[in-house]
Amino acid sequence: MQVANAEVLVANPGRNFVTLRVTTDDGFVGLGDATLNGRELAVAAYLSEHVAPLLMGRDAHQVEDTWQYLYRGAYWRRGPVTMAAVAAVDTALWDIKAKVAGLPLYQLLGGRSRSGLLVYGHASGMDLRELFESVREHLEKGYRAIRVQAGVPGLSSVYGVASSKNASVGDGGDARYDYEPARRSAVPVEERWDTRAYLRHIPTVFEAVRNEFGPELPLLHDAHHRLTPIQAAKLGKSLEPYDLFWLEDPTPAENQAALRRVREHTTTPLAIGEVFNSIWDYRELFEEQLIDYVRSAVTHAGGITALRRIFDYASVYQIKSGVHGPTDISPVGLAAAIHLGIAIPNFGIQEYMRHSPTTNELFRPSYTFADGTLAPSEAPGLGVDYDDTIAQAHPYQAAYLPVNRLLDGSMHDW
Ligand code: KDG
Ligand code: MG
Repeated sequence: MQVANAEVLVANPGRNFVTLRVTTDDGFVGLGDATLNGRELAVAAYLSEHVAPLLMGRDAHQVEDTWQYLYRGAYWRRGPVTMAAVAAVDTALWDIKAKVAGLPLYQLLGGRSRSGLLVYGHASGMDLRELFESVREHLEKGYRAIRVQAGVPGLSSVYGVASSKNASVGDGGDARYDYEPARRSAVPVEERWDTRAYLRHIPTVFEAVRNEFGPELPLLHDAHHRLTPIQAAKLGKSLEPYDLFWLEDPTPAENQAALRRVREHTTTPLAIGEVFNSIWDYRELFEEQLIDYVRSAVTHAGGITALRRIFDYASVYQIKSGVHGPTDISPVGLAAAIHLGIAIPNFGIQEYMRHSPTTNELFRPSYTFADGTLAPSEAPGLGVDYDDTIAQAHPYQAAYLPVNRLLDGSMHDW
């Protein structure tokens, strides 16, 4: 069974997605997600110019060898662009293999280890009233774990917080999730940031949320890489009374050793890795047990083959999965995460921001969300299709994540 075609598909059903579609000579079709938010066309070009030609005529069953060929065979390896491209090929080949077997993909990964994946959703508000309303909406939709992001007094916008002013935009999806105002602009929006104001305010938000919603509800928070090690330690410590499920990305991702300082000072669990793209990025963090959850997604960490290896390595240190699942991971990437998550022994939690209706019309995912959990369907393969007609009606539009400056105008970490 040889690869006969590899097409790079770019569409914007509300936001940009890059999808690889691999077709074999006997007509099996596999999909892979290669979306890199704000840098989509770099991966599309890497795939179409440098990877697709190498796939022609390869045995589509050789998933591992193809992974090694694209990773080890490339002199310039790793990095987000390369690994998103490798991920898309790997995912598409797993999709094909499972379709040939006539089985849902998770069966090829060892079968079911649980009935569904506990997910967390994104509640946010510029003030407590908006935030509580957003938490309630999530509870009503069945969510059983909730990420809490809040506006900070003195800052007009905060990344991760849907302000009431943009609550009506979007394409009919969940407007409260539409917190990336830059996604429709040709240059990044510039946001302002004040770390001291943030550190003062966030513990008061969690105190209020705990008082309103009680001690049981798992609560998460994302610091988006903005703190120094000692600031992160201070935040973790100040949040301890509110029993967080995790504090995510407290410091910039390049400096893994920084987590030692954070860990020395706080027992708040830590989740890291959505911007990592290789098992090597985790070595120090795992071996010194500096984190509790792995944030990598199939889409950005080199595919199902690579992420499975990362999870096995993590399991040696009692570290669990907490896969990145914002709306810039396409339904193909999310489906891959669901199949992997249902099979692995050390599943922790899955992030789940619902995609817009147009995105779901384009990809037609068959996974289901009920009672706060996601579950794969029994369809062979990933259980996702790609509708070219809908894709053609929604062409690529340049879009960026915002950038972050301090109040004096200096560029700051994300
Ligand atoms: O593309 C970047 C977003 O996916 C990211 O900022 C979202 O931090 C994020 C999260 O945890 O979902
Ligand atoms: Mg994050």
